[in-house]
Amino acid sequence: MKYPIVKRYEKNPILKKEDVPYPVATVHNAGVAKRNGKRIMLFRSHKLNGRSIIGIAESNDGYSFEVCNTPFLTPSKDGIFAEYEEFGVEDPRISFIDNEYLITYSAYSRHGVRVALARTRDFKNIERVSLITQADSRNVVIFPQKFNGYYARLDRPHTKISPWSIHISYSPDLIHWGNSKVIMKPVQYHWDEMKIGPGATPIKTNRGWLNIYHGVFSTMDGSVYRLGVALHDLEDPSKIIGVSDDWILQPEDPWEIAGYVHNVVFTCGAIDEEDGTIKLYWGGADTVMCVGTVEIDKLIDMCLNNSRNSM
Ligand code: BMA
Repeated sequence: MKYPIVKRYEKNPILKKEDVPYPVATVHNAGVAKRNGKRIMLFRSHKLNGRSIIGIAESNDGYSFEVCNTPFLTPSKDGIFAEYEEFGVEDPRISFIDNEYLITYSAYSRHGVRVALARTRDFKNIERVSLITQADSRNVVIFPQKFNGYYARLDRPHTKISPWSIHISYSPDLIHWGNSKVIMKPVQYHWDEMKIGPGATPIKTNRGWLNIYHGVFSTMDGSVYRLGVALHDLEDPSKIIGVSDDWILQPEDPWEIAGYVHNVVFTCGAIDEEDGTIKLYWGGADTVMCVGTVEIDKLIDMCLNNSRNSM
C-alpha cells in the first residue's frame, strides 16, 4: 500500500473566514454535492457570538470555491424548528436522491442537539421536512439510494453502556425512522476507541458502499479526530464487509493541528469523480476547509485486506 492514502491538495486550505463576505470566525465541516456540472459546498461557520450558521459556495473544479453573499441556512424563526435551532445549525451533509437534495444538519437548542432534515432542488428554495432524531444525536448521513423502497441512514446515538457507535435505520417517508440496529463500534486502544460517527455521505462503488467516518482518540492533550473507512454491502448496507484497521487521514498540516479546536480533521462530504478517485473534503481544526484526493480502489483494498472487527 502506498502512503499517504489521501493526497492533500497543495493549495489547502481552500476556504477560510477571509473568503466569506459576512462576519464569521470559522469555515468548516462542509457537505458537498454535484449540480449541473458544478460543485456546491454547504459549510458551517461560527458567528461572532459563538453560534453556527450554514453558508453556501460554488465551484467549477472542486478546488476553488466562491462564497455567496448571504448565508444558506440560519436558525428558523418558525414553529418547532425555531425552538430546536435556537442555538444554531451545524455540520450539513447532502444526499442526492429522487431528483432532490436532502440536507441533514445538527440543530442545537436548550433541549440539546438533534438532527434536522431539509430538502431543496436548486439550493435556493429550501424546505424543512422534520426533526429526525431526538436529543442528543448528531452526524446523520442518508444513503443516496433507497433499499426495498425505504430511505436508509447511518447515525450515531450515544449511551454510556455503548458509547458513540454507528447505527442504521430506515424510513418510508423521511419523517418516521425505525428498524434501527447498531452496526459498528469503537475498538478499545485503537485510534477510534473513544467515539466513531458517520462522516461523508456514503459513496457507491462496485464492491460496496464506502463509509468515510470519523474516529476520536483521547490523549493527555485532548481529543484527536481522524478519518477512517468502512465498506458496506451494496444490497444490504447494514452488513459491513470490512473496516480498515488504519485511519486514512489524521491532523498533520499546521491548520489541522492548530485552530479553534486543535488536532481535528472532520468530514461531512466527498464527491466521487469519473476517474476512480474521490475528492474528500474536511474541516481543519474547526477553522478552515481542506480537500484531498483518494483512489477508490485503495479504500476498498484497505477495508478488504486489513480489516478490524466492526463491533
Ligand atoms: C464534534 C462536532 C464537530 C467538531 C468536532 C471537533 O463533536 O462538534 O462539529 O468538528 O467535535 O471539535
